[in-house]
Amino acid sequence: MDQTIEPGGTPATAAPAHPTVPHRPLTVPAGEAEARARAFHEVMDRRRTVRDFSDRPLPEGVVEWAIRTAATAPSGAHVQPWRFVVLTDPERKRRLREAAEAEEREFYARRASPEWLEALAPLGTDWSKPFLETAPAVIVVFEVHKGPDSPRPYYTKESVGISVGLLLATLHQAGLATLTHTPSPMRFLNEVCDRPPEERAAYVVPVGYPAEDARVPDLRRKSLEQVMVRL
Ligand code: IYR
Repeated sequence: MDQTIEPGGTPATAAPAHPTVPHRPLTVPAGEAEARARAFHEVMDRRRTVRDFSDRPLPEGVVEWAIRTAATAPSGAHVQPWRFVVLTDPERKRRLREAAEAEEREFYARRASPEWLEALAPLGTDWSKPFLETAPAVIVVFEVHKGPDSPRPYYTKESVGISVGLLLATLHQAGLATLTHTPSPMRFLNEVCDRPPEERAAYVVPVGYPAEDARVPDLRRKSLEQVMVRL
């Protein structure tokens, strides 16, 4: 049967190939926008990377909400190329620590250049990673590349990086401390986390309450003038 062809060339009756829905913006009165932006800054400005964790258990549900939030990140072609593996089992965390420390020993003893070691000195880091066992949960974030059940992703590092930013922000505002640990190379994480080869670990994020006596380096953030250019 003949279909009516609209001037645009689309059959009047056909469902569009790529449906759209109305946008539901978060409407904020203009008069409140700055105060809200500032309030969020005040929360985020208190975030510090912590290396001394308490073994205090995590409150129920927070990690799940943080991962749901991380998974709202924009991604290239909306492929959502991320996997979040939550390790809470002490034996898995022990294996993770053992393998990560083996890589870190190599890094500090041989792989890192003198320039890199000098840049790290103020942070007081070394090969020892007790937090991988002390923190009640460690989230290992994988990039998901093309595989039997996954399409080719685009802008994978950018997409996963944005999602990890949201993960850290959500956990922080729920009162939890995090650390982005990036052991290199990371292939051992496929085995520790039971993940297939198309998944490539990109971040190891211990999550928990800071130890009561936790101290952090006396770092300063760059000022707005140092980081922003207005043209
Ligand atoms: N991955 C090592 C080294 C390290 C590198 C950077 I760049 C840091 O900001 C911190 C540490 C480690 O975890 O110790």
